[in-house]
Amino acid sequence: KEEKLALPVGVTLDRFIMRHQEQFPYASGELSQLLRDIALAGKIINREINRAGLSNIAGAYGSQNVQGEEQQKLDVVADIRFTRALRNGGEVCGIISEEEEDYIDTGNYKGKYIVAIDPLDGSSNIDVNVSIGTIFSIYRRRSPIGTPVQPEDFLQRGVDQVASGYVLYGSSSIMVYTTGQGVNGFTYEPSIGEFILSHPEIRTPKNGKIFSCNEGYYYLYDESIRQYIDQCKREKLMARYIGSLVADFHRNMLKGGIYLYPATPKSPQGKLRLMYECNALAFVIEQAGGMATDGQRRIMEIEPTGFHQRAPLFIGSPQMVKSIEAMMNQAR
Ligand code: AHM
Ligand code: MG
Repeated sequence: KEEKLALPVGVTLDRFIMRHQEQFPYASGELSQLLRDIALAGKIINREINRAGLSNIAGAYGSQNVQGEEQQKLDVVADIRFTRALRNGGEVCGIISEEEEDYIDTGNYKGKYIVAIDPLDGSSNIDVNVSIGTIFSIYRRRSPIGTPVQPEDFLQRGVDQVASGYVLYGSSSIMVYTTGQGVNGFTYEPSIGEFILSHPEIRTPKNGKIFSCNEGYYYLYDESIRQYIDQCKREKLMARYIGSLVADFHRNMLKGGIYLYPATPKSPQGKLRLMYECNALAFVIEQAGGMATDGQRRIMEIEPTGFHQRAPLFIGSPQMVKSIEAMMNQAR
């Protein structure tokens, strides 16, 4: 604990990861390396995003990227970059991605870890200069090391995550992650190409003043959800909804608030994906003192049955999540 507190704001992500590894003398360093691979992929995607406005212009002149590929949509580019970085790193034996139907066997049979990613979340915001993000979860494989990865390796509950986090590409870019010992945020400093510790030991306020949901669906929500939203309005809370989960989540975690994506008749399980979006953020918020539920169950305890399954999500400051959960329970 003391060791952790000794790490000053301004230390690089690499150094931070190394120092943490030293605290676990038996750790092999593979998780540390994997986190560094993810940070590298984040930097690459950050670069692509910053050039996004120009890529069509460049494309119009017939340009191709370095690999000789034609210009592709940014979420596809992010998926390719990310999976490539993880494959090259060697610690990961399998990947599931929101962008891919089936799992990816990286061929690294010695890799201990599997990763679930949403390489670029908030796709509707890509073309309009609004913040977007990458979300990741890391699990230990279940099948024996040295053998090909199996589908069952991926179907683990959120409580089994070894680490999770996100990279938010915004007015500045920030990588936030947890390995189960609190949450730390590292802002990207482009001039030196490093993530720097800027938000040590993040704690979310117990109660908040922000509620975030797609209010256009108000009449599609259950009565109890509408009651909660009405209550937020009576209390004159602030409505904030970017439509980019990572950005909405990050703001609410720092300032205090709740993000909700309830079920609707059209999407009876909500829209968000348990394996790529909900579990990763649930681990982060719990480590920051918050809560995440689907209305009945703790998100991280949901038993997954499919890679792409969805879950309603209520996540944020504990008092707010408890309050909506109570209203939903009462209505049942
Ligand atoms: P995506 O994975 O297709 O980008 O969808 C996920 C996004 C979240 O970032 C965001 O919170 C949500 O969809 C917004 O959905 P809606 O437009 O229905 O409000
Ligand atoms: Mg997504």
